[in-house]
Amino acid sequence: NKHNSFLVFFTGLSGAGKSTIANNLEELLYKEKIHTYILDGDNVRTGINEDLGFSPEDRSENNRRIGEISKLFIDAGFVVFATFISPYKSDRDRIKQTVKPENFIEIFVNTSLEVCEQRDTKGLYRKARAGEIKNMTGVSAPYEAPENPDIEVSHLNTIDESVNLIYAKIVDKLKLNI
Ligand code: GGZ
Repeated sequence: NKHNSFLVFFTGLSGAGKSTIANNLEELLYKEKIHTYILDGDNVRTGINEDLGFSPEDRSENNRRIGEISKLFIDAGFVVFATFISPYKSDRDRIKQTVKPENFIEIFVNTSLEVCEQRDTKGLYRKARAGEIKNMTGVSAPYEAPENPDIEVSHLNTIDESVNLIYAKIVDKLKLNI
């Protein structure tokens, strides 16, 4: 890897806090002049993956493409953040192989379903409980928790705690002297 670039891969339920943490990290790295890019549902599912829904097959294909896109951004020299539910262990393992294991940091945002459902930022959990949407992760679709994430955070951590924990890992990997 001629550049010091890698993928920081967040997995967890909808509403777990993945995007919030990644956005905070991006801001910290920007101050150190590190080039970052955040891949999320907003820029991937609305564009290159607009043909995909939330069936198991579509989620797997969504994640396969996320791995391939991440690989391109790593080649381009970015520290990449990916914030997707990524509910299947096999899909996460494939992404790790796609970008190469040494370029993959797995972050498990282990916010409980109870807390995510209480937040219900987009009203999706309410709709899922009412039967208005199918295949909702945690309600009517599975989530396979990572067994050996590099870092695990949860609702028991403050955002700052979670950000600082992951930031330390990134700084260490980049061998920055901060
Ligand atoms: C889960 C859904 C669903 C269903 C729409 N199940 O909180 P959000 O809104 O912004 O993030 C969720 C996002 C999940 O897409 P991913 O690409 O991350 O999922 S996967 O890795 O499983 O492919 C949620 C919204 O899309 N959303 N319907 N049924 N989340």
